[in-house]
Amino acid sequence: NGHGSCVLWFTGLSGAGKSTLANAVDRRLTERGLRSYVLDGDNIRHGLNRGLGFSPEDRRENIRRIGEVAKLFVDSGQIALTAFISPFREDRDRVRDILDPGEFIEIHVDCALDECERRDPKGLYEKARRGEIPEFTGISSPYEPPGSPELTIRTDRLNIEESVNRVIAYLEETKQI
Ligand code: GGZ
Repeated sequence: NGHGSCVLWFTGLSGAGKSTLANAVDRRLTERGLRSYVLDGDNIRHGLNRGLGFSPEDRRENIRRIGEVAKLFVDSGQIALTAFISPFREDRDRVRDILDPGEFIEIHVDCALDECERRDPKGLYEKARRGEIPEFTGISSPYEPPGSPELTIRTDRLNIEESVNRVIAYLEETKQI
């Protein structure tokens, strides 16, 4: 694949800022004339993966399909950015395995649980604490952080601008862009 085709796989808790960061990086890439596309809950869980829930099995299938779609974007010469919790290490590693070496760039969008809970933009943590959402990541379902991600972005310490700069700098250093 030509340079610039890879998957930027953002993983982290609900409310950590995965979609915000992925979309901001996407805009920067577009400004540079690069072709990129963001896969997120809005265009995947409401479409292709409608019908999948949040059991470990459904999350695994969700991530497997997203990995296959991301691979298609790479095959078409684009940069795919994915913004899903993807809580299980094994599921993420399977996606890494279907891509060529260097094509899977795992970005841990790292934000302390209590900060995610404080942000709670959709009120989901509050509902999960009340037991109204079963198997909620971080509350009643596990999140397994990456063991050796290509990048870790502490969104509880960096602002969005700084976070985007980190990602872009990594892509430049590794000659992806
Ligand atoms: C986690 C849930 C759950 C449960 C609904 N656990 O903040 P959001 O709302 O917009 O992002 C969360 C989104 C997670 O979907 P993913 O496809 O990223 O998850 S996974 O990768 O684990 O398959 C949240 C909402 O869906 N949501 N129920 N039980 N998040």
